[in-house]
Amino acid sequence: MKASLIFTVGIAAVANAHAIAQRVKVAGVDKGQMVGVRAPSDNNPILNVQDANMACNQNRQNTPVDATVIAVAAGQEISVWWQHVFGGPQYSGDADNPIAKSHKGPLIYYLAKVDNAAYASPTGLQWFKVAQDGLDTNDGTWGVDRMIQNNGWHSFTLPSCVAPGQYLLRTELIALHSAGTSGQAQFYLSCVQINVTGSGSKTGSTMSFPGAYQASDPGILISIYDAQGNPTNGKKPYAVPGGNVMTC
Ligand SMILES: *[C@@H]1O[C@H](CO)[C@@H](O)[C@H](O)[C@H]1NC(C)=O
Ligand SMILES: [Cu+2]
Repeated sequence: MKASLIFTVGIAAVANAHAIAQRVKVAGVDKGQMVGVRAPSDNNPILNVQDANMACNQNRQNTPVDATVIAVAAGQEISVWWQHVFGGPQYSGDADNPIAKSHKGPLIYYLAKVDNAAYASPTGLQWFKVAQDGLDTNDGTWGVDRMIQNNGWHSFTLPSCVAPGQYLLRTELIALHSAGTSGQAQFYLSCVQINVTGSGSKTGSTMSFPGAYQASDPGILISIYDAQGNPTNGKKPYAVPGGNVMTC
């Protein structure tokens, strides 16, 4: 009785220890809180890979749409800031900021070409993967661990060959702590409105959201715990969902 009560309380605490991507830097320059970002209205994850909001989330926080389109040169570094709630920690000393340490998993970045990034609907777009940070099989650490270590910031380099133009950038974190049960991987995501410059000419092979992920994908239905209960996937390779990163 007592043990099951503790178990229940523990699960409840974990269930609330979510996060929101809400701020962007380009080449180290901070663009400001919620500038050019389409974030969800709360920090709850999507659980159903077929959810209609799998492209850019619910986006109620950003109504009306913030019309800023962030300039990025292909080849520059983009950094995204994750925090437990809007603005930062939920309360002083929040141990679950930027996200609960239990929430191991990858961070993934996709682009979709649009005519007008400020106003484009996220429905029906074609996305290609530009970067990912999954499991380091040397030490069993995840993209989420690197994000936490960097106070909620996580960075990637926009491939130098990406064709110029306006895009929505889909920035995603998948929490796998309960993913051994189908439908329990947690998808956190926001979109960023960007305008890519440069002389590139490439995009990657495209996919739809929803559609790109299946509940049974090896990177989505997975127990990440080894025999000792460590969340390291036994330091075996982890297949990040959504296929390969584009190549230049
Ligand atoms: C995107 O960048 C190009 C090249 O600098 C510029 O001409 C265009 O006005 C920009 N568009 C937006 C929406 O910022
Ligand atoms: Cu959570």
